[in-house]
Amino acid sequence: MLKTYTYSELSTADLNQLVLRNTDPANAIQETVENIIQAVRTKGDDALLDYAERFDHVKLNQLFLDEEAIQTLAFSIGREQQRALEIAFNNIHKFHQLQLRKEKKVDTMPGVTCWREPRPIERVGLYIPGGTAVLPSTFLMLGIPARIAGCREIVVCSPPQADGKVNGYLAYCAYLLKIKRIYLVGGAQAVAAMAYGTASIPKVDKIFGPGNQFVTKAKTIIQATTSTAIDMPAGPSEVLVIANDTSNPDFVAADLLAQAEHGKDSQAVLVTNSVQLIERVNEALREQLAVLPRAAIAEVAISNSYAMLCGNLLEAMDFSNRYAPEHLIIAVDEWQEITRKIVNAGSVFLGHLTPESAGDYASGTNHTLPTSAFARSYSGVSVDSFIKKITFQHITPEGIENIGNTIEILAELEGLQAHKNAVTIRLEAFSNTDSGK
Ligand code: HSO
Ligand code: ZN
Repeated sequence: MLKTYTYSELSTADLNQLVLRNTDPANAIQETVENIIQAVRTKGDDALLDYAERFDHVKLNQLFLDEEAIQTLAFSIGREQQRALEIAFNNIHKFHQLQLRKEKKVDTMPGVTCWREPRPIERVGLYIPGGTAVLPSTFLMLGIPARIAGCREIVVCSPPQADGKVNGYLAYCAYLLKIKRIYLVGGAQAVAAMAYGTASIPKVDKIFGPGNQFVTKAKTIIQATTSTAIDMPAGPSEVLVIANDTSNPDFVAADLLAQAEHGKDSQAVLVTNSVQLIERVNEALREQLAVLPRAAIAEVAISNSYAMLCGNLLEAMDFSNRYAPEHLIIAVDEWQEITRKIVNAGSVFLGHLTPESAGDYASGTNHTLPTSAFARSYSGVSVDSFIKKITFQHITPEGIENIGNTIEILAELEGLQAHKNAVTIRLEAFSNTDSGK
């Protein structure tokens, strides 16, 4: 099942090759996506209505669902599902609320006070994928931090179903988030609409959310060509599981498959020091795959995945840091000992009873995370993603006396006389006041 590599037999070049993923930059679709963006820019809503007909196979009278339509859809879902979405909502809210901490002011010198204050990004756009892979959990993961941050306008786009509506679970999330409108737009055209604005859809300052390669491509293009920012570069989802003889092979296989069912291009990597564990996990994979509804997808993903046989747990952690997984599961008794060795990972799941699914849905942490080794330099989405932190400073008479000469010297050495003057003129104003003028 899983191809197996042995860490000690691999060269650095081999290792670098193995941790490489998502190498297709989707250049083939560049032109298509550029054309879509251009059409939305020039034809606005008409282009969006056209694309709904062409791509989503639905003739829309209006580009959005209003509050009443959302309510009706929201309350068409089962009570049990409503409860589950509410519990997830509450846990995600509890975890993210703590992220809004006030920072202290500091006097860097007597009379020189500096501090930072957060301000929400005013208008944000959330893209919620639809079709067969509709993910209400993603709506909560983006909507909750946006609400906590205090964003003034939250624009939500999701592709329409064939009936011109969205799935009831998404509508229930909108209801929980107090979002009163869902725009029925999908794909690259949704990204273009939120970046440029149309008669119906407001232009936003930052766009969030996963999507297919067209959505991702559109986000990359608008980030490079407009003043609208994006959350992060998104690639196929991935998990790396560190396991040993203390691990439960059935649990490990289940976690690998939870990742694999996301898409054919998903990757699930097993890193272990035990040959026996690899064999057992392979057996469990076979058994569990046989009864999975999405077996066809998961099977392809597993065939593109692998096991890495290491000498010990520290070596396993070295490999994991090199891979920089979006999700890292440390399914060993000794998880506490190796946790501090983690350098690169998007989100970490510790012990035998902590599946990635917990973080995907309901424990409270965010599931919008850096993929494709971006965990080396990016964090997952949080309240921080929806705010700017603005720096402030205030200088008193004592402060300008204290810091003035330093600034003058530094301005002088950079040859910037006007900078120096901005200080000198103030210092002189003082000494004149002091001398009784
Ligand atoms: N594992 C995905 C999130 C997700 N899983 C949504 C299920 N639904 C990316 O972190
Ligand atoms: Zn998932």
